[in-house]
Amino acid sequence: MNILRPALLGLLTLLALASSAQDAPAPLPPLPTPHQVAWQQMETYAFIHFGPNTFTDREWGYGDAPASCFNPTHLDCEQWARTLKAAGMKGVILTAKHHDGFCLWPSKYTDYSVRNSPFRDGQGDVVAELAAACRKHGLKLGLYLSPWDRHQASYATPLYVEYYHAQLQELLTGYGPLFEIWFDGANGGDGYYGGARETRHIDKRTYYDFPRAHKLAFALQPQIIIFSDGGPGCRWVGNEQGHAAATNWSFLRQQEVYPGYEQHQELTTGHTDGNAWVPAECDVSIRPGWFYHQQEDQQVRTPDNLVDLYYQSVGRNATLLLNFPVDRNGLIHPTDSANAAAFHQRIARELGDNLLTRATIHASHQRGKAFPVSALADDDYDTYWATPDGVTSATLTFTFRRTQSVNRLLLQEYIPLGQRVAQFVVEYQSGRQWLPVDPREETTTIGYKRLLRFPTVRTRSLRVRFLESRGPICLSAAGLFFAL
Ligand code: FUL
Repeated sequence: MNILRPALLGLLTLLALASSAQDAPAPLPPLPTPHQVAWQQMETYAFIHFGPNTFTDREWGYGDAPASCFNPTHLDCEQWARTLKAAGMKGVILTAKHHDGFCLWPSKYTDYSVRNSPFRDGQGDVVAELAAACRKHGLKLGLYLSPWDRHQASYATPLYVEYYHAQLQELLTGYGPLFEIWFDGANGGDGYYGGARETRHIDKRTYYDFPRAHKLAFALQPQIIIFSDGGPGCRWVGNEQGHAAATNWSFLRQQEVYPGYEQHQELTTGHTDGNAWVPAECDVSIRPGWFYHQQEDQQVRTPDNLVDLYYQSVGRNATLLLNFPVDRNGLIHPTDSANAAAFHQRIARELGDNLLTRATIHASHQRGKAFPVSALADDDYDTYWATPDGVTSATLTFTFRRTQSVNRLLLQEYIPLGQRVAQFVVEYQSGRQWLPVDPREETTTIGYKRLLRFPTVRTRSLRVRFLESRGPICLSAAGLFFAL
């Protein structure tokens, strides 16, 4: 008996483990990688457009501006980093090379770089300075390497493809971990091309050999999120206005989407029946242009406008990639800094006090002890409330001790198990009636994060009725807030 006992205990433990593992809802593909989940949790990060265009007052350099025009006299990447931190940004993506082909790092494959500019007497490396500032200030670094290069004579020949891949390797090996690499979709057209000054066309589906570039990127930096119109890490949201659609699936039929994909609307909503996890990223500039133009100093987005963008991007299951055009001094302009910091403070204020921490939460369906409603307001993304297998509609009811003013709702699905909810409604109790709140947008998908703003209701009770889901509902977080 004594000999059998430990064996029996072991067996019981194994059985208990097996049954609690069985308890978790089965993952519902397509699924994110852990790196995609960590990336989505960054929520907001910055873009920096900087280069010869800053000095020539252009958006798309032709590729013929002399390297000597790049001359920021007070460049200070720590000023960028401090500004971005104050704006709540978790990382920053720099245009290491834009379409004009000029390299902000001293690439050994071209003369057209900082090496031949007056910046730090040709000894400078903007990518290295930004990487150091990011390390110091706790920001993640990402890089933009434009495939289209209007400077290189070899552009549109196989030689250029080798050049492009060699530069990619330089960036992937020289500057520490990168959280994202940006392959933009503008491709081919007229340019300087080493003096040829002509129009060149390439096949945007095949020319750059992106499968090989992806392989290289994953081999050198396994955590990297590859941005392009169709991913694979994340997708363009289909507009440069900073908003995802209210209905936003993190899925794409990946075999259909390629760089330069014309069906922009599909990228705004994702493909409901997509086979790959490719979440949306909303790239938008804090000014009308991507690059700095003095005449736009009065056109910086206001804190209010940035708050709207946040709700329409992060609040609709996307990330927000907010561009700051660095000026000719090599600094972020004070108006941009002030407005971005005020935006961040507003969001922190609006969503800082989750009223659900002081409410009772009741669920119409419970999966079991491991998936309690208390997981919804515990500030831990990795715990979640779930419904039993086969239950794809359910109601969560939130009740306060006293009447409350409420005008914001937060919902978050536990995306490591997939994106599931397809339709829900939000209602509040008024006397004996349940009336809908009015968010003025569809209440369909949730995904990693959904935020709704609605005119203030005063009530003791609100509920979310989940009407349609691809499988059992798995919700990490819920929140109710009253924003003044
Ligand atoms: C586009 C580019 O053509 C713009 O200049 C800018 O860099 C934007 C973010 O991506 O494809």
